[in-house]
Amino acid sequence: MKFPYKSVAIFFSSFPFAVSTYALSTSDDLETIYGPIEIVGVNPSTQSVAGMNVPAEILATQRVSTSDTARLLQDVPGVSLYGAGGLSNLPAIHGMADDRVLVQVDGMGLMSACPNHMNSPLSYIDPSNVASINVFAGITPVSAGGDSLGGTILVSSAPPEFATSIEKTIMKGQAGTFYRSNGDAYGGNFSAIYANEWFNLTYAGSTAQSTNYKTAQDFKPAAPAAPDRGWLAGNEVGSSAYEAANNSLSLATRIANQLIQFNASVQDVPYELFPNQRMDMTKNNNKQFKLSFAGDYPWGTANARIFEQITHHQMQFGEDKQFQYGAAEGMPMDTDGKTRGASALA
Ligand SMILES: [Cu+2]
Repeated sequence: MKFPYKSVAIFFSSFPFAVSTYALSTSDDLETIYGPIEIVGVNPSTQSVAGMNVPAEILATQRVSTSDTARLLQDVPGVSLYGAGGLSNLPAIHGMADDRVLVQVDGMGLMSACPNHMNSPLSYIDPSNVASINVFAGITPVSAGGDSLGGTILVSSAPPEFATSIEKTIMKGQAGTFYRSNGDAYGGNFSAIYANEWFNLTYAGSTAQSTNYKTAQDFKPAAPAAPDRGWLAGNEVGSSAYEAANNSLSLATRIANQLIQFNASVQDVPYELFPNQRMDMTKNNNKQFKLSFAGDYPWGTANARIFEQITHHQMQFGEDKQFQYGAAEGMPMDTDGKTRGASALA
């Protein structure tokens, strides 16, 4: 009895499919067949194919409250951050993170020298040096890098500035400093520009450091951070201190509608502790060199760049984590990373 019953079921389920296939293939006018069609819902994203630019005024207000470039993205639709070290929140786009999100800093696809991917490439540029951020939450045009399942974050420092006439030269500087009472965080930034109509020399430097930050109330009993470590107050978040220094130098020349630029930068992070990991960064030295070309022609634009990134990365248990496990002393990690990249776009 089972067999005839089964064949009847197949007949009914395939019947509507046959009808709709017929209707679609014989008429382009769906309303003639189905009556008025109302499409409800719009894409809530304000993003265009050009991605979303974080407005300059938002960058300016966020910049004063953080030493972490990733935090500048905290209000971008589709982007979320998961907290890690004080200088390196990790960005996620629509829940996808790490290698699923392409992060480019000044057009360079920087690599994480940390095998655990604990610091995003965003940590290689100080917020005070960020002039624009462009986010593609989702599909990314190939021209913006591709190879990014979750989305793309493009961070850029300011383009070189030139004098408007041959007689003039530009000499200007900018300095800033900050102090945040929580964690006794302080630092500063300084930049200076010398430029004429065809040449630009720019220096930018910044520092930031903080001790462990405190919560509003005690969230644990005051106690030693670990059996072989010092005392932590009840409201002190262990392993949240950091220190960093950035220096960059840029030389640029403009010939007609063509720009050639060389950048060299050094970042030194003596320590960045991670409250969420059983591992701390105890040294990170990063050097970057980049030569880039941009041309504006009647037929369109051309861009090309080559770059090199050299990173020396060390991890170990910091001051607030147990160091001695029987005979084992900590968990040292020592990594050297080198990345060379080139790109051309016309
Ligand atoms: Cu690491």
